[in-house]
Amino acid sequence: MAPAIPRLTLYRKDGACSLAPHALLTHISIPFSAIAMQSGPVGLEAADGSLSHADFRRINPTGYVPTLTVDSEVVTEMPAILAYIASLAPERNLLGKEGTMGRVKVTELLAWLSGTLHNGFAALWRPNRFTDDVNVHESIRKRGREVIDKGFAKIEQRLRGREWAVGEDVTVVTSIFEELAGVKEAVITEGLDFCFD
Ligand SMILES: N[C@@H](CCC(=O)N[C@@H](CS)C(=O)NCC(=O)O)C(=O)O
Repeated sequence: MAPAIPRLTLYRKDGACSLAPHALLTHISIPFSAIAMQSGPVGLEAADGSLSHADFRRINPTGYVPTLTVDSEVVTEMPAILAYIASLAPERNLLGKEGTMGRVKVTELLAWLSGTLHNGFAALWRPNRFTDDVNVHESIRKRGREVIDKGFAKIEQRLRGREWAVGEDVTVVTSIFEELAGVKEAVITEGLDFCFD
């Protein structure tokens, strides 16, 4: 008997990093529900009014998207969410083939994207995440912008002469690279209501 398909709900926000798991779930054509979140006065809340920010914090205490619920389990943090989604379609090798350098490179890029580059975005748009001292916010923003510029250069170099970020097919990194390509101009003009509190 085929294993039961878990009930999946992705909490996501337009223009935010939750686009990556959203694209990946869509790519593997698995049934899931998506709850659109929006910025409210104290943090993310459901756009249709069905969840206040306090309700959302009861699901994910950090109050961040992406958040994925799998039946009664809550999965947070981008690498874990993407790894879980990849496990739903093992034949697609979305984390790279096990035991190959491709798997190592996907892991390396995921760690860099969520550990280094994501912090660059936080520094640029939400310097208050790092300090309440508004006098140094501008220099934190400047440092964030440098991290982002270097990050885009690294991504462009990675993609030079190859169709896929890693190996010969879609991996979990593909959806993040596509998402970033989509926000590049916004990063440069700083005109997008992207994310972060
Ligand atoms: N460490 C978390 C960070 C997630 C994160 O920072 N999410 C942003 C959106 S990109 C967020 O939800 N910000 C809260 C807000 O927009 O109010 C992860 O990797 O999943």
